[in-house]
Amino acid sequence: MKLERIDLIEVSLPLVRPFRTSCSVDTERNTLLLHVVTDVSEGWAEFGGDPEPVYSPEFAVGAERILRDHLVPRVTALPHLTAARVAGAMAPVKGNPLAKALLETAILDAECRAYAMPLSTYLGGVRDRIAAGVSVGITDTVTELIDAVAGYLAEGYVRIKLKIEPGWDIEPVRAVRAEFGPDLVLQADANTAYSLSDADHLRRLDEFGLGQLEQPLAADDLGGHVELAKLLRTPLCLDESICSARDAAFAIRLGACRIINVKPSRVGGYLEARRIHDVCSAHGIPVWCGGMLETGIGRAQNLALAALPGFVLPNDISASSRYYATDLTAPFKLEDGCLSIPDGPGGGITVDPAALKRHTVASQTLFA
Ligand code: OSB
Ligand code: MG
Repeated sequence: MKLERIDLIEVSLPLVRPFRTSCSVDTERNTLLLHVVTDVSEGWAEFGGDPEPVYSPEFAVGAERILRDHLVPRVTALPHLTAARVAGAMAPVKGNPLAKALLETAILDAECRAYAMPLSTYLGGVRDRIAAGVSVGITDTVTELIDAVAGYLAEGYVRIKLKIEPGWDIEPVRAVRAEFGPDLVLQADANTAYSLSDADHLRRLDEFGLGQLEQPLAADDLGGHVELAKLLRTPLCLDESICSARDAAFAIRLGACRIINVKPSRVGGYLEARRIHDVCSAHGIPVWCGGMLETGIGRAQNLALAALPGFVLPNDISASSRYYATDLTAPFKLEDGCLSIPDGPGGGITVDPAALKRHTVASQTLFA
């Protein structure tokens, strides 16, 4: 496979409702797409970050520079291009997993398409459909939150994740549990908003039967998570702390978490995501696939990953309508609380040229 062209496309899509976390409020998703053309196929990928470095230390303009000046020249110089060789070529560049994931994923998508193989088959998927959860942002009032959750449950989502932060934690969780009863599969995500000194406060969440509490403490505070895990009955899940299979192995060995959220962009791509899945499976640690409000392009690839056997918990992969009025692909629909994994080559989607044009803000050619 030979690379012929690489284009970076900046897109902006309005969200159907604002998404507020302890880090930011988003009313639209502004992100980057990477389109690669090879001598035999094409591939797509979507940047898992934002214009501002508030969830991840990376941000869109930085990723653009890293790709253009450091990653694309190394990868286009490879004499024999395969997706599995991309990480090695990029390894001299430190950090920047989101930018690296973007380039590796577009090439992986193109490689799968060249062999007419679905990405889920390449990765080792064993499922045709996956359980879909929904991540519910912070709202102004508890009444608004209850309405939002009721709407998602009526659509059939099988698990609810509430975003929490100091001042928006015990009361909303209590209210949702009281309204929807003990059978609702419920979890909370703090996006690093607490410190270990909040342990007594966080322990109050134990009475609500949460399936997990995601990333309560800072990304680099594995030690704090170990201590907190001893004080809470609620299982801890790590998101921001896990950037590699080595991180996962270390966190598990320390006892910092009982569950891991695998987010392909955060860990540098689908190949490292699969290794994290494998490490977790070897240790009996259940995983689920996280999301970054992806368009149909990234969501299709996340679905492919979630087809692996260790993804036994409901995922943050929701229907297109939960995010966008019009997606960049044919809409993904919820059926019996599940989303089907595309079975076409690569991610299995086709980018809608009219939708892409409508949402494109700028584009540049990185290689031709
Ligand atoms: O922590 O999982 C997170 C979105 C942006 C940044 C961080 C997170 C999220 C989500 C969205 O929870 C999940 C989704 O894409 O549906
Ligand atoms: Mg999270």
